[in-house]
Amino acid sequence: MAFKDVRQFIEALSKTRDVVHIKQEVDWDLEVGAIGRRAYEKGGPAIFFEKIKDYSDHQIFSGMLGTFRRVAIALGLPPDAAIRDIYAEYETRIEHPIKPKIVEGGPCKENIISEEDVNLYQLPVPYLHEGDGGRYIGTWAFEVTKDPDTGWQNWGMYRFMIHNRRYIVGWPRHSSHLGMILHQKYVPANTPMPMALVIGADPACMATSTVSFGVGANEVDYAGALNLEPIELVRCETSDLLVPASAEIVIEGEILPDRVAPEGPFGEYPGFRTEGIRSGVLCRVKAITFRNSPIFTTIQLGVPRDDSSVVASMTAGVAMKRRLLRHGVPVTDVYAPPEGVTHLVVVGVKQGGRRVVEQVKDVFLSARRVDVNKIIVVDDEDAFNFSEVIHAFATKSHPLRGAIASEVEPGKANALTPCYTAEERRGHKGGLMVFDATWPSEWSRWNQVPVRNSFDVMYPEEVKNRVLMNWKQYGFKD
Ligand SMILES: Cc1cc2nc3c(=O)[nH]c(=O)nc-3n(C[C@H](O)[C@H](O)[C@H](O)COP(=O)(O)O)c2cc1C
Ligand SMILES: [Mn+2]
Repeated sequence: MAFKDVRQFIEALSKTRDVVHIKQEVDWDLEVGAIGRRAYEKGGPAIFFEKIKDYSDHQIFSGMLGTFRRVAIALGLPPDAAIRDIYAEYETRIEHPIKPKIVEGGPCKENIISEEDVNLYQLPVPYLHEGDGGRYIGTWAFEVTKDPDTGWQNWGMYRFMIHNRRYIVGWPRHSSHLGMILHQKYVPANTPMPMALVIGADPACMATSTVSFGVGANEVDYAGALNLEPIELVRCETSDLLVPASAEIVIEGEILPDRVAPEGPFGEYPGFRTEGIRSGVLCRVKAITFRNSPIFTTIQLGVPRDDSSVVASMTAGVAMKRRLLRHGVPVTDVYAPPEGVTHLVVVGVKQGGRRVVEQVKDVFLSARRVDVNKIIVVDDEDAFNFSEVIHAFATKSHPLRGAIASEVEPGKANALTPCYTAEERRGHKGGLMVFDATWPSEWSRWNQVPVRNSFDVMYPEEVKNRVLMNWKQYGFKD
């Protein structure tokens, strides 16, 4: 069964003890941030803050999908499902997009505030990390925008902070779909771009808004795919944008084509506050609609694991695998470990060797955006098993020939990668290192590839069977 809203999901997490309810009053000013951050760093549960200082009728939910357990629960899998199985379920479901259902009205319309009554400070927007440029209203929230020519409505998760009572400012990259539509369509025409910021929808909507399904693709169809049923959408009050009917809070506004405002700094997903103040996209808020006793959703980005590193592990890992397969690379698995914050990924291939490794490298370099900067390619190992991957990396990757460094085409590298200089980040310049931890294809398996000293490989079947049969009898428990 799919979760229709944040409330149903919190209920499910309560049953499995994957959420802690904090009834004590907490301060939106850094305390919510610090509590959430510490919970992530201890691998702890999601948090439902029931009492927020200065905001008596509001609650905050933090860390919706901050562990693989929570992702598994969101997909209706057993909470302790293996990461491999969670990836596989996600991969299968997004094969069958389901169109949304448009409905008249819904809980997100229970309260409507418009025009001069809009005051963003009436929402319990937390000041999350010391050093942030402001109170971030869009952290676990997504933006709906529309291509004026085709009608395509895009969902993307991009950070936004409060600029003042009636304005928010954000940083969608130029290469994001919002950035693309804004700069190719609205800015040249000098017309405001309608935008809706959705704060707190069901887990499938939140997860799919972090994924790039391609130009013209509606993320909502994939949210439906994850839920195995259509998402119910309602029309905005001030535009024809469509938002989930059961969303907690919707901020309706328009991005001004001819204005910018300071945005950031922000404690970002690679686990560092890398950047200073940027020139941000400015959005004038025209209306706020929200449910009774709304639940504001947030996350506290930082060192892994948190919602970003966990969800992106699955969504980016699967997207990369599909892309490699489309390009004819014989991949078995792609694992983007949360600790790699999409900077490091492991690619498993059926048959290794230099040619395949070069192919992997070329496919990554030809992408529209190259956020990844290190790839480990393995052949005989389980890409999801980090002990096996480190072992292969240590022993099979040749220090002189096993690493291929390439420059990424300027404009395509990740602007938030901490090891890049300020100048590199500004120009989106960077590199990609591919570590070949596979056996050279010209080495014969018969007499050149070293024999793996493991139980599975080294012993004759007869001996293995005898050992397995007697295992408990020897005195082992399992
Ligand atoms: C928590 C979180 C915050 C993000 N913030 C931004 C952001 O501020 N700007 C941006 O360009 N991408 C950001 N992203 C990445 C986008 O969500 C991702 O690239 C997504 O594919 C965007 O949708 P689009 O492909 O429709 O543009 C963020 C992702 C997550 C998980
Ligand atoms: Mn998109």
